[in-house]
Amino acid sequence: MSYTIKSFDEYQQAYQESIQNPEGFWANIAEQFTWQQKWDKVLDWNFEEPNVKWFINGKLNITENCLDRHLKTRGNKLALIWEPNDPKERYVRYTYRELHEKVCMIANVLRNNGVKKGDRVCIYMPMIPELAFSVLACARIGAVHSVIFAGFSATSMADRINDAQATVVLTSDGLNRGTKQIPVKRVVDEAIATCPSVQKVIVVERTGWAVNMEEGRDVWLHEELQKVDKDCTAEIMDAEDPLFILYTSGSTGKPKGVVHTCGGYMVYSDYTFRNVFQYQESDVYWCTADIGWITGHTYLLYGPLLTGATTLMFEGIPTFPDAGRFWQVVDKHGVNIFYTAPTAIRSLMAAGLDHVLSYSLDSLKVLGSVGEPINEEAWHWYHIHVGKERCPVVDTWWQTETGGIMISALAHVSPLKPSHAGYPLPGIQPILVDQSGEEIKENEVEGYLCMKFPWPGMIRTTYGDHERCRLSYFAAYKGLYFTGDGAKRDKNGMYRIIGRVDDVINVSGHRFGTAEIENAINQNKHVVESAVVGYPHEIKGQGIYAFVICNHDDPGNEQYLRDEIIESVVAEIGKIAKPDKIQIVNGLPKTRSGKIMRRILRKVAEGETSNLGDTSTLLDPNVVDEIIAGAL
Ligand code: 6R9
Repeated sequence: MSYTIKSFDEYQQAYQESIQNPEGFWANIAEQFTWQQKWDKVLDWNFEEPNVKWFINGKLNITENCLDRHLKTRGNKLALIWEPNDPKERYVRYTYRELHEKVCMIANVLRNNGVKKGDRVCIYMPMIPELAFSVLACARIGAVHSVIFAGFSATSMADRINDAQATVVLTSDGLNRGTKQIPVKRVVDEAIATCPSVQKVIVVERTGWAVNMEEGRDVWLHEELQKVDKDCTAEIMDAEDPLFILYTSGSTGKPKGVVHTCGGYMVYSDYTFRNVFQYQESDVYWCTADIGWITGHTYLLYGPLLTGATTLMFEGIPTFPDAGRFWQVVDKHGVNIFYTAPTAIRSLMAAGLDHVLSYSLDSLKVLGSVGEPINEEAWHWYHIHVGKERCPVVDTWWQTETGGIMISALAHVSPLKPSHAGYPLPGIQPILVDQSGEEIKENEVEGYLCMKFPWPGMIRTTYGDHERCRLSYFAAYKGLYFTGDGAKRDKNGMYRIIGRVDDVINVSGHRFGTAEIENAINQNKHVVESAVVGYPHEIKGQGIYAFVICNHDDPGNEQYLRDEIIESVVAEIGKIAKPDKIQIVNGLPKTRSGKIMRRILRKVAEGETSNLGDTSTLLDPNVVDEIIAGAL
């Protein structure tokens, strides 16, 4: 059996097989990999505890599958192309053989610095090749990586390091993104001042800026590399050993550490990558996501490398030096498959067509979208002006928790419908349920999106708190994994994802809990109470609207208070969570039992105040009039 699907008929066959005999289906796929020891049993599961195990007692190392396995046939093939922030700086390319060596050497540096199998290593780095090497180096020696997006603040980083009890941090001196310069090492220093578990900090020299190096704790990577050799035996891992932790926001205050394991994640990331993008041996593939997010983990690194692909990594931003940068990079490296987020498409769309029309884009064959719903206008613009109507746009729906793509067209294989993710991948059994958790079986319906059967790439636990995993995903509807998303199913069974139905806001494809942002705002000394909601935003998908009650005896004017509030959010979470609108109010619409009626605030934020629905349970209806009058 070939595990690359080539036609819609084959897709339907594979889908049927995956439902009728899931264990046989996934075992067949898993056979394609290098295992140190075969599994005894394919699957054990229940969604009550939850307990999900794939490839039980299988032993492997994912980097042997990403790297060593390819050396014979693809040793000289390009594995990684790195394009720097500044187009005047030279790009760097690594073959599979070179990548293998880099990873092994950093793995040895980690071992020399005391890292052992099972230890947690935090990686806080810009999009430089060492970030990719470091992630794989952890996997090589069985350390659990926890990558933290380099846009998060010191406080956020510290929370994540402390939650995972990481012992080592890998970072860089600084970073350049667009015209911005960020003193990365300084942020790390600030964070680990409150992280007693951290013993070593390994620093990559990227910018050459002067940084503080603490004796006995901080070491330079380039100096450590002098001390190690080029080979590193891969640690043998159990299929269910954790591979990484990645923190993501939910509806409650604190981000949770989503845990993925070695075997299932490997099988799922490879299978979904090759099928969704229909990767061909000589293709150059580019995913624009940062490795700090799940898309970067699965579809910049692991999926492509497992498949033996050439993957491109970009340090910069879409609008530097101008809004043609993406297209310039596509032409420069002959990119065939391009995967990005709707927010990027919308911002480039707003910058005007000239930037696209100056490039040929002839190499492109497949376009992908991820992170949030793609509106029809953006879908068509992408399809017509970037893909010249010859490239399918695969709208891939999935989550940090799902590990890989769940619902999507397969490029050049499945039918396309703008703004629709389409059909589930083989092995994926989505259902829609109503409020009471009853399955809605018909088509042309809308409901809460759940999964009724496990898949290899799914979340196993939330780090250090299994009960939280159960409550977040498996408690809402008995026996089901609940995604937190609402979806529609059309008459042909194609899915359209509508968006989050919980208190999660999706800003430019990044998830934030409303409670998380409120906590950050409430840290400010002028603030008494706050409520945060999302509202439609032309470029970002959703914007952040904060309603804030401030201390009355404060002399400050409103602009001063807004600046203060923004500063608190930047310090607590990072610039990426800055509220777009802050309305200072005297009261919040609360019910008699003290609950904030967010429904009303959402309407105000959307500018739809003509019909607020039932407001009879409000403690003080006057509050609402005042909020409407002051709406931004
Ligand atoms: C991969 C990723 C997950 C949430 C998810 C949903 C939204 C992602 C989407 C999409 C509509 C798509 N989402 N892809 N909505 N269409 N193609 O983004 O993971 O950061 O965990 O976000 O993003 O709401 O629940 P993550």
